[in-house]
Amino acid sequence: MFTNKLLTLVLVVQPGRVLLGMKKRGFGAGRWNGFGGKVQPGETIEQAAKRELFEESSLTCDTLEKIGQIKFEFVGETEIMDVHIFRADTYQGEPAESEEMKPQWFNCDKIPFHQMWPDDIYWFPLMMQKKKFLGYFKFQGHDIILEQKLQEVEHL
Ligand code: 8OG
Repeated sequence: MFTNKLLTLVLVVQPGRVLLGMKKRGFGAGRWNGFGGKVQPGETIEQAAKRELFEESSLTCDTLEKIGQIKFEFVGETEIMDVHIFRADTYQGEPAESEEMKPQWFNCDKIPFHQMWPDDIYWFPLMMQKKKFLGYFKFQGHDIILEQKLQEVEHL
């Protein structure tokens, strides 16, 4: 009954700050987020994460750390969004605006949660502390969380 859609999300973190992009169009438009998108046929999830990071921010990176996996269900939809979350602590290049995202650095104590997906406030602190996690959020529309599970794990 439910189908699974694989997506990636990369957070670029530097000491004391994190790079977010303002999503300019499509799903999640108007919200700050990490960089990511759909895994294409023939790609590994990590390859997709690097490709999307480059397409949306112009940054490349050699090493991504798997940090979390969250499944999102939206009431009335049969597709589960299975988002694989990575953290990049090193990168090459300079962040540049793309058609999809406008990048900006945020101090770790000034993350704009009120302009982000509502689940982010729960798992961002784990991600910032390099703690691995698994999560499930059930949404009504794009603003209301009806159910949620979030657990720290040793391995992903
Ligand atoms: O290709 P597209 O831009 O539609 O991909 C959606 C991106 O949004 C992808 O990187 C995964 C990410 N994403 C969700 N749901 C959530 C969420 O609740 N929080 C955050 N931070 N990102 C999300 O699909």
